[in-house]
This record gives sequence, C-alpha cells and structure tokens, in this order.
Amino acid sequence: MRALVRLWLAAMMLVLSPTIAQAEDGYDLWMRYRSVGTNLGFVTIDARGTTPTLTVAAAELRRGIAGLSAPAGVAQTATPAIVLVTAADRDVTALHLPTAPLGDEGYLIRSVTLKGRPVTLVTANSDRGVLYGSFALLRHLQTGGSLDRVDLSSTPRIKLRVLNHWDNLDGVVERGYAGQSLWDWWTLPDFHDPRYTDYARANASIGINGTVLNNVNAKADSLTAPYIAKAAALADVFRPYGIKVYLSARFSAPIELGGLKTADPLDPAVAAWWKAKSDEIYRAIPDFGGFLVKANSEGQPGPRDYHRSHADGANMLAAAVRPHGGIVMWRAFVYAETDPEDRAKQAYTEFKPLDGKFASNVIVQVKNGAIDFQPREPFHPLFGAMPKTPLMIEFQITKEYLGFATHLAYLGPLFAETLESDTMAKGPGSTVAKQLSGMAGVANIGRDRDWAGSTFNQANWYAFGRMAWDPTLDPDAVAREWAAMTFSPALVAPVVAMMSGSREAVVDYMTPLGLAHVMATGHHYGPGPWVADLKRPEWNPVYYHKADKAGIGFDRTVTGSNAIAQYAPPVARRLTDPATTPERELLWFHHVPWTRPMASGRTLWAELVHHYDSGIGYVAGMRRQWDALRPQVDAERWQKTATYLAVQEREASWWRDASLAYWMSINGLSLPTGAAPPAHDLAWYEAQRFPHAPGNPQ
Ligand code: BDP
Repeated sequence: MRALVRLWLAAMMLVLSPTIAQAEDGYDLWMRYRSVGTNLGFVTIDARGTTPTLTVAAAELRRGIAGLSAPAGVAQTATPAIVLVTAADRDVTALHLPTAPLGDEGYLIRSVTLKGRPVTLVTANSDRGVLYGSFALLRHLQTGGSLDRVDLSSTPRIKLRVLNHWDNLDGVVERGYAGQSLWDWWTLPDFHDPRYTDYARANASIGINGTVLNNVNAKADSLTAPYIAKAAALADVFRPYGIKVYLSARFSAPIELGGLKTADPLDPAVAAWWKAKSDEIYRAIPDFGGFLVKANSEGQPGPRDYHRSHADGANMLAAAVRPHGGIVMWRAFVYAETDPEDRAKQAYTEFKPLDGKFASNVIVQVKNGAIDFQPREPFHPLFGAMPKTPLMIEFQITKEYLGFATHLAYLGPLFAETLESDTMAKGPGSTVAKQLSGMAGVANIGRDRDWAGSTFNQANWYAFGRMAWDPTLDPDAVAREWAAMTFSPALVAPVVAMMSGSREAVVDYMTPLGLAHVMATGHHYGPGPWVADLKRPEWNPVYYHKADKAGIGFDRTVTGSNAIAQYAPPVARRLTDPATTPERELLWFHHVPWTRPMASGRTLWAELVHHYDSGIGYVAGMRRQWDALRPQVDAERWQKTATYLAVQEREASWWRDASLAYWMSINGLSLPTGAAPPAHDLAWYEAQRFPHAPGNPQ
C-alpha cells in the first residue's frame, strides 16, 4: 500500500513539477512547439488526401499546434481550420491563386474562404510542397505569427539540397563531433530507430531533400546487397518527408566487389558492372537519388588511375543511373602530392578544361573555397568558370576547422559570404548563388542527444537548410527564426547578438586577415602554425602562411602562384593589388611585410595582434551575455552552453598565444605596447598532443 502511495506521489510530482515539465536536452531541435503565449484554440486540420506525405504533414501540424496553443482548453468562438490540399483540387483551382510559379516544391499559404468557410489554406503543386508549407506555417506560428490573414509563399531557389554524412559503416563519423553515426547499420534494416523519423522531420522542416548516407571516403561494402537493404530501410522512412537517399560510391568497387581486374571507366565490363549494380539498387530503392564520388583525391581511387579524365569516370556512372532518373555528384576536391602547383589552383586546373564534357545528369560538387573549409576562404574560382556544367557548392556544417562542437560559431554569415560573392562571370551580379544547381552540407549530426554536439550547432544545420532553400536569406534573419523556435521569442535579440559575430570571432582568434590551414596535424584541433615536417608539402601550415623575417602570406599574384588569374578578369584585377584586396583576405593572396600599414593605421603585425585579441574579447562577451540569460533558459541547455563557452574562451587565448609565440620566433618583433605576452613559451605550445581527438580518420 505504502509503495502504491509513493508511486502515486511520484507521478503527481511529475505532473506538477514545472522544472521537470520544462526540462530540455535539445532533442526537439527547433521543433519544440512550446506555447508562445498565443492561444490558437482548437484548430482542425483537414488534409484532403491520404498520401504518406500529406499524412505526415497533417500529423506535424496537429502536433505543433497542440504544443503551441497550450494551455489548451480555451475554446474560441469560431473553430479555425487549416486545409492541406494540392493545387489541382477543384476547390482550389476555383480560387485562381498564383500557384503555377510554385514549381514542384514551392508552397502558398493563405487565409481564404473555401466553399463558404474561412480557412487557412496550405497548398502547392505537389504534396511535398504542402509538407514544406505546413512546416512554414508552423515556423510562422512559432515565431509569433497568427492564423489571421496569413499570406506566405516561397519556392526554393536551389533544386538539390542535400546533407553529406561522412559516416563510416562501423559507426565512426569522420570529422564528427556529436557522437557515433545516427545510422545503426547493424540493426538495420529491421529496426527503425524513431530518431530516423525525427531526423527526416527536422530536414523536411528546413527543405532538405536529399541525404548521402555514407562517407565520401567510401567502403565498397556499402554497395553490397545487405547494405543496399539497410539503405532501402532508411529510404522508406525518409520518403514521406521528401528526402531521397544517395550513396557515396567507391570507384574501385567493380574490383573489390565484382572481381574485375580493373575499374577503368572505359572498359565495357566495368560499365556493365555499374549498370547492373545501379539496377539492383533501384530495385530496392525506386527513387534512389544517385551517387556521390570522391575520386583521385587524398588516396581515393578514380579514373586517373587509368589515365582517364574525371569526365570519363563521372559519365560512365551517370549512364548507369540515367535510365532510373539518377544523378552523379562528382567532387572537384582534388589535389595531388605529385603536383607542385599551388594546391588552391589544382581543382580549377583539372576541371575547367572539362567544362561541357560532363553528361547532363552529372553535377560537379565544389567546396566553397579552394583549400578546405577554413574559417574564411575566398570563393572557389570554379564558380562561374564552368558555364556548361551544373555545379553544386559544398559547405562543411561540422566544424572541423572551427573548434569542433565546443566552439560557438554560427555559420550563417560564412554561407552568405560565399553565396553572395560576385564571380563577375557574366558581368556584375553573377553571384556564386546564381551559379548553383545544388548545395551540399557536410552534416554535423550524430547520436548525441542534442544531435549536433551543442544547442548552437543546431543553428548551423538549420541555417544550411534554410539558405539552401533561399541563398539570399539574411543570416541574421535566419538566426532570429532559429532562436525564437529554439529558446523563446523573448530571447531572440540577445541570442542573435551572440551568434551574429561568432564566426568572425573564430576567424579572428584562429586565422585573421586571410591566414589559413594553420591547424595542428590530422585532427586539426588547436594551433600548429609551426608544423613543417609532414611528408606532403601542402599538408604543412608553413606552406600556407609562408611567414619569414620580412613578412607573411601566400603570394598568389603573378609574382607567385598566380592563382588570382583563375578568377574572372575584374575580380582578378581587384585582387592583384594588396591595396584593393579586402584586408580580410589579404594574406590569402599576398605576401606582405610585417610593417605594412593597414586601414586602421596599425602595422600588419599590430593588426594581427588586434584581431587575436578581438576574437577573445568577443567570446568573453558571449559568456557575459549567456550568464545574464541564465534565468530564462532551461538548466540543462544553459549549463552545457556555459561550459562550452568557457572552453572556447580558454582555447581562443591558447590560439592567440601559440600563434603569437610562433610569429615572434619568425619576425623577431616585440608585441605592441599593452599587448599581453603569451602565457607559455613556443616549445610548450609545440609540445601539446591530442591523441584520440574525435573525428580524425585513423
Ligand atoms: C577534409 C577532411 C577529410 C575529408 C576531406 C574531403 O579533413 O577528412 O576526407 O576533407 O572533403 O576537410 O574529402
């Protein structure tokens, strides 16, 4: 009896305790659907149709509105209704709404009178569009909008919006900082972890329509029958949410799995093997998206092994998936140790001559910058340089070079900076965004309870999706949406103020003024500008900064590697002169004296010190801000963020001190008056080791 009473008491406490009721661990992402103060009353959701996509759209709206309108129970005079229906419905056509421009993914949400009844109509030319509209309506309500006089409409500007998971079949995520892979390959295809559905909901809510399940450094095993069945199980879960599954393909799979002697793309037996393999995949996954390929890059096999071009390789695979409507995303991330050319030039040198040689279902996937996902890189010169080839941009959402999961760096401004860069390829206004058929993001998702390793890393997943849908979105506006949904509308201003400059702060304390790739070896965690002993020259930080007694920076003008010539002439002209090169990219393009006067009136050396200090100062400011928000944020999410900000501040100082200790050992200069000396000597920084750092491929 006493036990029963105790159980009853415990149950009552659960019901009554506000802290338990509000405990949050980040699992719900931006789909928390907590009451925003507006009572929506009893809203009916009327889905006209029973397709799986319409069904999940209606379910999401029910779930969202139930949460948002709590405390429930206060009936309104009229019962508002939301109607989900495709535009082909006769009642909708009778309204003569502008649905034609929505294409097959856009949506229109409007307060209308449907057969004499006032309703909120969510319509589109496909049920996928209705799904996106449903999420848009929820976003509208979550960010303070109401059901009165709604008029929203949007169509994606980029067709292909995909995540790239660098997930290995053993569960390790290359460059992953949020735990093991989400895909539990071992229990697939039988067990469908509910997280797979929540992953699909999250992606659909931001318009992501494809996912590459496995690492670009691919194992052929992912193309065997058992793994195809596992991928098919995931595809079944994702399908109602409009998400197609893609696989990274290992180019030598015909040898490893097919027992062939070669993987030469022009060998008919090789082409036949890929055709049969593709047919097999499509039997299991009828809407399979296609392949992503990393070839002849960092040791991966590829067509160059047989003296064939990247186009030969890509086209052979493209022919195999073409009858099924599939595509091939072929990566341009290539550089060779045998090639003495500036690494920043090699992708362009190799791919530009292939423009016009790729099959129409090949998309060349180009990283945002010419090196490798640095805190800041100028846009890749291939954008605008291959007018006859569909291109997609690849960003890295996981922050391999920006402090892993522990540093708060909102990447919206990084995405925007590249997307709005003007290639000048077809005259002014030829932004990178306008050259794109697709946008890929290397996912930051793992099995951590909060998915992305920290609450603020969720914003980067969110911003990636939103900006792939519309690359002209203002990153601060995206941050505002995210903050309102992730915390509460009251926290938007202070949270966005923290996020806005956070990526620039990382640039400041790691790679100011155009420096790049000065991270420690392998894991890329922490500073390593002194590293000079790795076997490939372009793996060494000294290759990138070229610091000497006289100055610092990589001369990419005509007196140096002339990488600048890969840009359209008006861009190249501007970058040729240090005076017209933006200071933020100065050392990327020029080797300049330490004493060079900068716009601020400081010397370059003093300016560098100033940037390191500003970066640290910004992080200190974020900590203060976050401390002040403590009463308004649930304990668990507050505490984890607070702890990570403390780590970030400590590491920002480490970056500054280690970098300055090294630069001083090269330039022999003393610190500007008032600047604090590094906490340790250079040898101390050089001696730091981080075995087993996460994400590092062994
Ligand atoms: C680099 C990563 C490496 C990836 C490579 C790639 O360090 O782990 O395999 O990019 O994009 O950033 O292929």
